[in-house]
Amino acid sequence: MNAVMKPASDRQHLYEAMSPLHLTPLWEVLHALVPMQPRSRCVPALWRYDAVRPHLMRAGELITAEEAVRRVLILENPSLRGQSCITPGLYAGLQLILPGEVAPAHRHTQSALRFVVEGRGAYTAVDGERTTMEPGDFIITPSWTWHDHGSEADGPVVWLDGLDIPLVQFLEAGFAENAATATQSVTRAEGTSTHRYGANMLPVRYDAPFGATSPIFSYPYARTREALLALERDAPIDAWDGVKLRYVNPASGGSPMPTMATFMQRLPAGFNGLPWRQTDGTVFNVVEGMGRVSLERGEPGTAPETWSFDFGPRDTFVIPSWHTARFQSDGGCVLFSYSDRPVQQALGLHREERISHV
Ligand code: 1HN
Repeated sequence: MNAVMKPASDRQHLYEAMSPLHLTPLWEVLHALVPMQPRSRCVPALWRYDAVRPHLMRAGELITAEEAVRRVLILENPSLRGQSCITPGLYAGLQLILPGEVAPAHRHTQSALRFVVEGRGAYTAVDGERTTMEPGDFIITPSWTWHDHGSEADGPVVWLDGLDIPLVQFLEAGFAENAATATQSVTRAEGTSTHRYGANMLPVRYDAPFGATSPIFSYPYARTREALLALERDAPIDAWDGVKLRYVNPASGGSPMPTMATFMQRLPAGFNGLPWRQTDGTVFNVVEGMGRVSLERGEPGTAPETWSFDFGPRDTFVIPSWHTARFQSDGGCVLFSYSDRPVQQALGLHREERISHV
């Protein structure tokens, strides 16, 4: 008798019989394990800053930065609630520090980025050097470096934290340590790393202080903005991305951190972009201006799901893997973004598609 003609219950009996041995048949799950294209576990979502801010400020009344260690509201993907992540590989949160507060020194193997959203004059200290935060600045905390934050500002300072927590969790490679003192002592003048590594030059006998991570730990917005606006004026506009630059580790040419790539882009006024998709789910924060992102997820043979978000200054949104996206902006805008692209590229997995018709 042919196997396919046996009653289906025979197979169920087989599955039940093997289950105590922790065995399961591949053929029941193969299509889900190896999909024809990425089927993201997360969904597109937008966090409006005006809606989040009151909760963050209320948290500022209820818990100190010192007690919280880090006073952060995590941006959880709506389809990954309880998992502290915004995409399966990335973490995002909004951190508040109030005048006079200290977020105590610690270190961990997870890499972190800070993108300053509101206020100025707080500092973050990395490995003995402080950097003062201004809106739009992109700041790095390299893996396993001591870091603390403090504020001598006269108002609240808020930044977006981006970390590779879910990736490190997946690899079970996370370590952390608290420092003996809340604030680390300053051992270098502010700006030293910028002068040493950020002037298109490197020390003659360069020895990477943070391994695969960029030796520059602050990329100020003023310089990024100037570059983008000059290129908007003087150079061709990309039909998909507007004017888009990637932040770079000047010593390697690669991404600033081994696990996360970061970008800043300018969509000119009147921009009506072409659609694209890529395998790296990406988190965006709006620096200036307003616009719209239209998203579509379709599998061959099924009706596409669509989303559309109108965004404004300080809003955060996420575009999951292999969702087709398109940007529009009437008045022009500037967008910061980060993703786990370097990990995908290192593994030969990254794909992107730029579509030439709407
Ligand atoms: C962390 O160290 C910071 O240093 C922010 O500001 C968020 C989330 C999880 C684990 C460590 C920070 C974090 C974090």
